[in-house]
Amino acid sequence: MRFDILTLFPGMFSSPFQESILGRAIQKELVDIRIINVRDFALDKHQVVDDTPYGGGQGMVMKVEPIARAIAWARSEEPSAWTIYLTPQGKPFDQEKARDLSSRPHLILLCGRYEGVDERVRELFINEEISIGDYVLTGGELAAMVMIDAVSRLLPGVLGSAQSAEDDSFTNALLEHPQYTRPFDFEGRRVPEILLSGNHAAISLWRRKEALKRTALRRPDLLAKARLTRKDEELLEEIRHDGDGI
Ligand code: 4GX
Repeated sequence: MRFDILTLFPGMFSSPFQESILGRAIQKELVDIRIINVRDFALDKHQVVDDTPYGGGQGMVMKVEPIARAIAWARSEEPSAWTIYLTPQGKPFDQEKARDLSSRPHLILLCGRYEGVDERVRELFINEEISIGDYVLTGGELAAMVMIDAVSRLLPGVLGSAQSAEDDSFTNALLEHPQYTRPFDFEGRRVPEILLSGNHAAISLWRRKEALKRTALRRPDLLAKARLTRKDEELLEEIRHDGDGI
């Protein structure tokens, strides 16, 4: 899958994609990321990419022409490449959107700076506006990195066979159960005995109960949406009866 990132700050992308899982995915050519400097597409000799807003007001607006030329270049091999603008005004990004985008061969991500882009960029070139959350960043670059990370790990071969995107939180709509590793006893805090029992059925049940407990306590909105089995309902009843938390 190809990601083209259109930005005024290409240096921001030099290291995050070289590490760990994403770095390996790029080496294996499962993911191809091209960083495109919008300033390279400015036509004038000073390579101006922003200007003051018509009607007045503070700050600067990104000009339409350099962005139009950068998008045309990115689309040259694949005219239908899906083009996204990262903005707090977009649709909230979630796991379902990540899955949906992971089926596309080529995404173009436009990172806005300052007061955003000229409205005609959106009208003419943007297929979809996406927000990574209700807060304001200094630009769309970090939002693009978040999206690329969440989408890439869903591609076949990116995660090792030991890991799987399938049993994550959100795929089954519950938060994950707690995890432990050695030592068994850290300053008197011991690992729950059941995890050492070797009884896999009992461990699975304990983990499901902990996941339900966590979700009920921290994200009741997710619990309300989750498809629960009869057994889950029983476990929730036990949790209410145990009285630890809810
Ligand atoms: N999820 N930002 C976009 C420029 C801007 C300013 C005003 C439109 C109107 C963000 C987010 C985000 C900061 C990216 C402002 N665009 N992007 N940028 N939250 O905060 O995606």
